[in-house]
Amino acid sequence: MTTKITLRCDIFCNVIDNYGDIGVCWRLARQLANEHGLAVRLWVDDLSSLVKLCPEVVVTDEKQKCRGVEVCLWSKSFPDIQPAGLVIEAFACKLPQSYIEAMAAQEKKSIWINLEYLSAEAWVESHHKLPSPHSTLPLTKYFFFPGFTRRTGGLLLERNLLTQRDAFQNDVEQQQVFWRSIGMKMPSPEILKVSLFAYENSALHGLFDVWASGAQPLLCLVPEDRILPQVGQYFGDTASCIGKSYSRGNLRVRVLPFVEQERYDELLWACDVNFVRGEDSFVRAQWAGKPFIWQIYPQHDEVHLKKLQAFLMLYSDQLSRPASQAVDGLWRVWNPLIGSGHAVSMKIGQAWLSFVAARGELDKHAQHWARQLAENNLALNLLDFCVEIGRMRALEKEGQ
Ligand code: TRH
Repeated sequence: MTTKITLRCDIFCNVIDNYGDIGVCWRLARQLANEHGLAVRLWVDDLSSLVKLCPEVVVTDEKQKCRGVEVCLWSKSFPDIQPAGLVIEAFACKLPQSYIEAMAAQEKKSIWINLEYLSAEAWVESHHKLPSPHSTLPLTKYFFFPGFTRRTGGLLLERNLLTQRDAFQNDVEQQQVFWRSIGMKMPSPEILKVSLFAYENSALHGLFDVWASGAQPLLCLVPEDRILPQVGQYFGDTASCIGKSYSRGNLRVRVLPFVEQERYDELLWACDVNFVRGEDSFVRAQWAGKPFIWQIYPQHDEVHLKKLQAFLMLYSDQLSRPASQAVDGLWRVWNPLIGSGHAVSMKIGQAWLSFVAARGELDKHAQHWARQLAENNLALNLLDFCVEIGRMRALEKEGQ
């Protein structure tokens, strides 16, 4: 009788801010556990951010099982534990020294991966899978870069996501359930539905102005977060605006509570255009197969602008010139590339109108783009890479 050995995996997540770091780690953890049968422990140093994505998590429990994953609080006093066979440090977070030493002491070394941030820049391809030997210990860490091309690690995509998306988009009943769940009736087809998940943005009021004075009625769904004070300010409401609705001209805004991660996809699927930000919602908007606008996470030295430019080039490559200019124009005013105030308001009006005029082509492109990206699945690539490393090590051993 053979005994099946389950590969154990430790994922380390240091929450820097917002929800992107934990968003990516939580998604990867569930996928490795539930789709690939790994025994996954997720070490996270801030459980309160995970609770927002998964309200089942108990913020006071330092160790708990949730959705197939063992969730552990990563506190300063790290326990002495046996390292897993696969160790993933997310976004170059610093692993506990005792854990690194325990990895070095093992005869059969763990596979140690640094899962990097997503970028469409060209250098990513040549850095993907590069080894980085430890300066003093007999350990090697490997860089694993998510990305948009075949020579990168690809993107996180759950096994049935695109089938579920298509089922949702083709089934009025499912859509009605979704709208009821956010306390609304399903809007009539002539209303343009837009979701808006964003950081503070000086272009927001100009965007609201163009929507309010537009010819087409527009419903804007704003999930609760950093943009809310600006939303309230536009409508002259200084109180907390979660759950409230506001109207001006042809614009109606509804502020939604933060929904759990699995349900956020439905919001993207139910809308015609999505504004997203950071890393994970940016990827989910691509899986939604709808036109979207990305507000990139701002970094020092404006590194983010290079990333934005790199993605725009890749994404627009197969678009006609007018459609590509429309995407470029709106994305640039939505990101802090040019001044603020009146000039931005003027620009965003024009930029929005060009974007909407290109919607037919952008819709088709978004569907095609999602299908293309789906061929390069991050979790599968990561597990293949582990096998590759295993083979490499076996050969090295034979050669000794
Ligand atoms: O929250 P973000 O801005 O996250 C980040 C972090 O700032 C991080 O430090 C930075 O490195 C990274 O961006 C680039 O945006 P992001 O990545 O889109 O993460 C949001 C997560 O929240 C994503 O997993 C989707 C989820 N979400 C919900 O679960 N429910 C909701 O209602 C909404 C609006 C989002």
